[in-house]
Order: sequence, then C-alpha cells, then structure tokens
Amino acid sequence: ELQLRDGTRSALGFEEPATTFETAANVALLSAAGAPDSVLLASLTHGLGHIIRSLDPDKVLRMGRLPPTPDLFVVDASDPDFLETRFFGLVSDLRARAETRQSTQLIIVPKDADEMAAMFLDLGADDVIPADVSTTEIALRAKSLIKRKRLHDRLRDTVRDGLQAAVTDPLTGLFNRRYVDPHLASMAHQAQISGDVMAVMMVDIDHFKMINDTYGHAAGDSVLKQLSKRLQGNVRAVDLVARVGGEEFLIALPGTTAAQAQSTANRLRQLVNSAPFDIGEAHPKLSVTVSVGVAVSPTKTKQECRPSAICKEADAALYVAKSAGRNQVAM
Ligand code: GH3
Ligand code: MG
Ligand code: MG
Ligand code: MG
Repeated sequence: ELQLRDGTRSALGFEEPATTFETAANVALLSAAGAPDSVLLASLTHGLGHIIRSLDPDKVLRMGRLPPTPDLFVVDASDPDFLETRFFGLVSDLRARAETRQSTQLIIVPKDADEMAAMFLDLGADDVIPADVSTTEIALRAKSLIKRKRLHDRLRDTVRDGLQAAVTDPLTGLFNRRYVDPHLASMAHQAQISGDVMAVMMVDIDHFKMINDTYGHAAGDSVLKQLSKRLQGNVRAVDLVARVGGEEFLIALPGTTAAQAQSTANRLRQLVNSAPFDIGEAHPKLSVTVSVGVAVSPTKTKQECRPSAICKEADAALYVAKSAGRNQVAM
C-alpha cells in the first residue's frame, strides 16, 4: 500500500513539484460522505490541502472560490450505491461557474458504466475512467490533465499580458490612446443612458521642449514619469488618466459637472507647480507648469454625449489656456 501511494505521488510529480510543475498541483477530491476511502484517491490528494468529502455543490463551489482554485477536481463517482445524478449536477456546475471553469475534472466511474461515462463527458468532464484501471494509469491521466491545464493558464496569461502591453505607455505606465477611445466611448454611453454628466481634461506641459533642450531627453523623461504619478495619484479611482501625446495627458472624469471639473483641473495644475521636479544630481530641481483644457458633456453644441466632440472642445480650451499665457485652466 505504501509503495503504491509513493509511486502514484511521484508519477504525479508531487514529489518534485519544481521539476514537474512550476508550483505544486492543487487537487481536490470530491466524493460522497459515506464513500469508502480509496488508497488511490487518498494518494492523489495527499499533502495537497484540499480534500473535500462532500457533494454539496455550494460547499464545493465555495472552495473553488478560495485561492488557489484546484487545478484538478477528482470526482469519485465509483460507488455504485450512490445516485449518479448528484454527480452530474456537480460536474456541470463546476464547468459552468466562473470560479471553477478553468479547473480540469477527472471522473472515476464504476466499471462497465459506459453510458454514465458518456454523460459525464457531455457535461464537460475532461476525462472519465473506470474504477478498475491501474493506479498508475489514473495517476498518469491526472498528470496529463494538470499539465494541459497549466499550459492553458500560461497561454491565457500571455494573451492578457499582451493586451495589457498594447494599451499601456511603457514610459509612464499610464494607459495610451488605444485604451482611451473605447474607454471614452463606454463612459459616454453610460452618461447617455443615465442622463449623467462627464468631463474630459487635456493636460499639456508648458515649454516642455525647452526642458529637453536644456537638460536633455532623460530629464524630460523623468519629468514625464513624475508628473504622471502626481496626476494619477490625485484623481479618483473611477477617473482615467492616459498619456495621449508626447507631453499631453487626457483625464476622463465620469459624473463630474463643469464646476467640479474646473476645480479639479485647478487643483491638479497647482499640484504640478507646487513642488519642483527632481531631474538628477547634476541639475537643480525644476519647476514645471501645465496648461489644462476642460470640457463637459452635454457639450456646448450638442445634447448627445459624443467623445469626439468633448475631446475637440477640451483641445480648443487647452489652446485658449496656452494663448492666455500658460499655467492656467480654460474651459
Ligand atoms: P507648449 O507650452 O506650447 O506646449 O510647448 P512645448 O514645448 O511643451 O510643446 P511642443 O509641442 O513644441 O514640444 C513638445 C516636446 O515634447 C517635443 C518633443 O521632443 C517632446 N517629447 C515628446 N515625447 C517625448 C518623450 O517621450 N520624452 C521626452 N523627453 N520628450 C518628449
Ligand atoms: Mg505643444
Ligand atoms: Mg507642451
Ligand atoms: Mg503638446
């Protein structure tokens, strides 16, 4: 018995998680409360935390919500005295719920229960095996399921990271133009249906070219990074700060009136000017100012909420602020 357990564990890679899996596999055993302990199932889950001997879907799914979510659910439906329909419901629930959808499922059925096996596969089980196959075989199949699942996880993460990179400005970590357009569109849509107001600000650094020309491009970059932090750190969580040009930032503020937007813009403008920027030991700290153009929706010309119209008005207001001498807010 001991030898069997050890053999199963090492076949699954539990003995050497670092070489077989990047992190130890997390396996949950689901079985009827009264079902006899099987050496195999005990060994599958040995030392891995989650062993839940329950078929109460709520209990099981609650466990799926706790990190780490099991890589594999082993469902022991091999007890012929137990009603298989309860297992059917559980398996389809695990597949349907967001918390456990990514976990794999290995179902152990009584031997010669072909129809039951087919039913489990239809319901979304990844693999079904009769209870009389060798423990090595079960262990190998479990291992291959976990491996496949980990591969899927990695691919999903890679895609997510790729999407994230596509909408992020690498210098400042802020969202870029590509993110702003759909974000503004959905914000405008929300404002439209709720009859709510929204505001957009264009923030542009004054005489930024002079900073580059006088202190170098690296100093300019450093100002961009610090300024981004100041802006991002001083707006609400629902507000979006994005870098939309070299030294130009867009801030989108849902549910914000003209008066509120103007006061926020002035607060941010003063915040930039209130403390000088550190651009390295070789240079004195540098005082920086910004000009801000503000627009709200519904816009001056249109009742409907169109992002392009608000942005155009914010741009025009920015131009006014620049022409009027910079370091000011216009709307
Ligand atoms: P104004 O007050 O009218 O806005 O003048 P300005 O000098 O800020 O505006 P202008 O558009 O003439 O110059 C913007 C400069 O920003 C020119 C460009 O070289 C610089 N710039 C754009 N992107 C970057 C960047 O990523 N890093 C650095 N260091 N400079 C940048
Ligand atoms: Mg300019
Ligand atoms: Mg500028
Ligand atoms: Mg500019």
